[in-house]
Amino acid sequence: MLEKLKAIRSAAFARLEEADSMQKLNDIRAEILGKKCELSQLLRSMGQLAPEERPKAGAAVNAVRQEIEARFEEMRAIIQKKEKEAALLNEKIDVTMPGKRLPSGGLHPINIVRNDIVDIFTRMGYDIVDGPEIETDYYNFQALNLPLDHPARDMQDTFYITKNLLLRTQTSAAQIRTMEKQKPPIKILSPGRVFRADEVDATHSPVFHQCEGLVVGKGITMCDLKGALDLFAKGMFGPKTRTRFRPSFFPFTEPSVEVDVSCSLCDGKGCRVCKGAGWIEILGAGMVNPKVLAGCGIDPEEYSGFAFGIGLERVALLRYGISDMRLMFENDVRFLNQFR
Ligand code: 2NL
Repeated sequence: MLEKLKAIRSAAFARLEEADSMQKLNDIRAEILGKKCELSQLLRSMGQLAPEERPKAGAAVNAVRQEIEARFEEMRAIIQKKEKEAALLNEKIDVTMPGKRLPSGGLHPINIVRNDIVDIFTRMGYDIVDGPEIETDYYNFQALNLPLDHPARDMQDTFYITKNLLLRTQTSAAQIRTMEKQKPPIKILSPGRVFRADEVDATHSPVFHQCEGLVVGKGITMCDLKGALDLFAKGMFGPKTRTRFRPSFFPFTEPSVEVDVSCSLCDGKGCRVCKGAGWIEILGAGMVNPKVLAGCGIDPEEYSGFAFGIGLERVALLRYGISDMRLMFENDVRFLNQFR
């Protein structure tokens, strides 16, 4: 019986050495220590031994069993270590490999122009204000000296929602609200999306963008307006840019002007972009109509102000030499990619 035990022991040790993975090691363990293994059979056959020999034989079998178990544990530690190392090697990342470049977006030309305008005016101390795109007739028209049935409303074909609600045709309403709430001095800029019932063509769109500015204080004059717009034009189109005023009309300003900048392409000599004129119209402006100030509770005898409105699409078309406004709204990535 001891002979047989010795044979089982060495066979078991040899089998364990064959294991090269945890899977195999566990299979071998089941085979050499499991219910049907030779060791168990040997234990069961001990009934045939004389009673006095049984304890000794049982102890011998258990000792061998423990030896095999101990070797199994050793092998398990070795194999697990090996498998872990292999897994780590497999997952190793080469941090020096070049990365994959993800496609990145860019700003829309209108947003680039808006950000630049906002930058220029915030540097001059203007605060940014905004308001709703759906406005009341009062804030969009009446507060701006455009009473109901005023013929000048024809200048702005309007999308009406109800008799009293409309899509704002300019961003002035936010400025009216500021004047109602805040005592002068006021120095604000209101960028935003505005709407007019225009047919789509190369220079018109029913949705477009505007930046309006408003300064109200004691002793504000047209010189301040000219100075502010001159600084803006130089910041936007380059330091050599000059500005000029031409008389115009808006119900909300008096006097009103149209503002031209010298053509930055030909430096005022005349070219294709300025159509030979040397000057390009970029915005409308004027001194805030005293009626508008009074309507907001600001005494026009004590205070005066100037205001202006800049169309962002127009500035973007000029700056980037784009001939058709429709390109701005089609969002063709081949067009947009050129502004990154
Ligand atoms: C344009 C140019 C302009 C204003 C907008 C304004 C705003 C307030 C008071 C007075 Cl709260 N004026 N905005 C002034 C002049 C011109 O926009 O071409 N508009 C049709």
